[in-house]
Amino acid sequence: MSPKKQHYLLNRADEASKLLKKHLNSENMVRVISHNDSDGISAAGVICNAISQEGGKFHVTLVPRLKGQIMDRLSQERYKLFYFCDMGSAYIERIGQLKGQAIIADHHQTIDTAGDDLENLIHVNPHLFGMDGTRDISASGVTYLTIRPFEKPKFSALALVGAIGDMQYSNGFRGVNHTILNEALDSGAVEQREDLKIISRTEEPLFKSLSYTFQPALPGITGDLEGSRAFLEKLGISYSIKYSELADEEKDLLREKLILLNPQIFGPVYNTPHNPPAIRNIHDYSQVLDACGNNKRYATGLSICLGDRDSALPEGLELLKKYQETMIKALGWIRREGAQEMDYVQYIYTEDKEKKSIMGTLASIGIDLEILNPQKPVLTLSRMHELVKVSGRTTLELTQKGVNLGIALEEASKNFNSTGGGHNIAAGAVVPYKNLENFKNLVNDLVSSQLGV
Ligand SMILES: [Mn+2]
Repeated sequence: MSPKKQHYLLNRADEASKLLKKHLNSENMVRVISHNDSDGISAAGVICNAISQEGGKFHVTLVPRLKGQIMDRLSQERYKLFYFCDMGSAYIERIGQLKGQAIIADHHQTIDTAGDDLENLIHVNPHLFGMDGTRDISASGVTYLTIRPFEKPKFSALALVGAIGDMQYSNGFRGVNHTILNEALDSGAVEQREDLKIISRTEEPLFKSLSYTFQPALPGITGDLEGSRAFLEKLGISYSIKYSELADEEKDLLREKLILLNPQIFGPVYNTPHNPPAIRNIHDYSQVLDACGNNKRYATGLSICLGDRDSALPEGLELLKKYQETMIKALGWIRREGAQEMDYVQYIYTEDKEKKSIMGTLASIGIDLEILNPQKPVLTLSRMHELVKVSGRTTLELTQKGVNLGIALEEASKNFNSTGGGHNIAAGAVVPYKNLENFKNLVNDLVSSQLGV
């Protein structure tokens, strides 16, 4: 990571910060629009918290994606400042035409640099400065950079929660995420220690905690309650107590055996000391927000970020339980059904509404567990009446060989007058059901040419 590139990004973020400050000083309400996933909710949390602390007001809406319809609505609104998180880079022109000024804090790859010189708009995106928005920084990180001059380092924790939500943590944070981590550690917003990276350790019995640990994946245990129980019985550890209640010798034994299954299970764990145990670990925090997003309870997720511990947090934890149970069922389904393989991609198809919102995550975990072939990108296809929602996922290794799902899905969608795009490693599209066969073939061809085959 070149420090120079980071420097340019930070400068751009400073400009955004000045614009934001100017509007807050004029007591203008800030119109915030963000994405409804874990990263988008965290990003909204960062900006809304910062605005509140500066004594300002906001009006926030979380949406699945920025569509023409939403832009139409926004173009009627008379706010003096619009703030877009986790989206907007693909809509520079329309955002430039809004009635007020605008800040875009996005991290999706953008070919569109037009608008960088628009006076009423400040576009903050790592891709503009040659950085990788897939790994180096998430939208909540970009958003954090725009409020960094306000000197509120405690919100750096939320920036990392969002990065985890976008799967930017794998064996460490890198790039700008790493810079933000250092700031979080220095300020005490986050504490780091070496431990097992187990999910829901203070909430669920141990066998469930292990099964719900999707990242890093534990072969034979992740997504497999029976496997997890059998593993613990063999070790003579009670499977029904919580990890946090284990004796030290039991923790040592567990660690020793789990490392044999996947060495990545042990390593730095990041905690936010000011939060209650259930969301103290930033992975747990991120999963709660994910669960809120998947159940369309965006306000609950955002309220948790804004500090509601009495009603929003218990509700979020309930949603997480439901989400974890759904994931276990769905992983069992993938294990049974497998994927349909084409020459260069593979796909999984469903008409089940419950699975629709988790298909992308399922594909990622399926690859990690090697239930799905890691050598081919996975397309998940969820039918919704006339349309099919597509989520594409692949591995870092394949992106290094040239695979870019964001570009493949964007190009393939264009052929059917649909929209698609995203990151090289994870992308999405929505296509008409009647074009599905052609779409699949086209993506297969595009991936083959990306691989230079
Ligand atoms: Mn994001």
